[in-house]
Amino acid sequence: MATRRPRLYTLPASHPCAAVEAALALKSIDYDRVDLLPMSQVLIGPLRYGGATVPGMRLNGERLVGSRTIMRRLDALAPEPPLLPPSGSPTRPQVLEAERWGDESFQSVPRRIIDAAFLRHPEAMLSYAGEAKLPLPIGVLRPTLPLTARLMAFKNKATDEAARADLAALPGQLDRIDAWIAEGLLGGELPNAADLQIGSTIRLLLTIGDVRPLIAGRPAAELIRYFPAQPGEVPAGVLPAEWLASTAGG
Ligand SMILES: N[C@@H](CCC(=O)N[C@@H](CS)C(=O)NCC(=O)O)C(=O)O
Repeated sequence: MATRRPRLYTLPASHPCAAVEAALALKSIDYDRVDLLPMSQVLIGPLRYGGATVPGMRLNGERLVGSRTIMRRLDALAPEPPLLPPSGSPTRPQVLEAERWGDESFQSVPRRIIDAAFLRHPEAMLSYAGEAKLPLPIGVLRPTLPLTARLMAFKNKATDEAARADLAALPGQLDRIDAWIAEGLLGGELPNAADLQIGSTIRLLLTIGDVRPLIAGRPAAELIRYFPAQPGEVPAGVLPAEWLASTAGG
């Protein structure tokens, strides 16, 4: 085990950060969390943990960037319970592939949809702060919300077209996740790395009032049981109704 507590760098409501926090809790690893302000990780991250995105981690001087890198390191640090099936197991590559898809494809979906919503309703961003210990009071942050929403949308390439396409593709992606659950690859009693990667994305999507009906009642919605309740809500009706029409029947 490490001699010093790991330090995890996060942003409020960041789903890959939630995935890593769930892994730390699963393995009973104590850690210190540093909550950054949205966009500040671009400057602070390279100095503190060697990257410009969160999650980042310092572990006894080691710098780790990225949810999958951190997950692999946590399994080495505290092997039980494992986040992956054992080496040689036929399901190990499948779980790794589901985790990769969850990170490289699915993770960006709520980012673009929520950014499109924040552009229309910046005040909703505050609800996601939860109990984060932010370095500035909410009253100071409130006037900056519209600009922060624009910067985040720019950074995440969250154009209206992209968000609309994400919504249209979501039912198919949920079918894929439901099929993995039916196969037993996801949704076990204890989560694997793919459950945490994909479940954290589902959990964030469920906070978007207009998106929730697309997920509620599906097996995929059950993956949020590995996590504490997520603060934050974008009220239904913020996204244009015609964007949701393309998901009808999905
Ligand atoms: N896929 C990577 C990237 C994570 C990522 O993009 N995190 C977002 C917050 S959810 C971030 O740091 N965004 C800021 C940026 O891209 O500048 C991972 O899982 O670690």
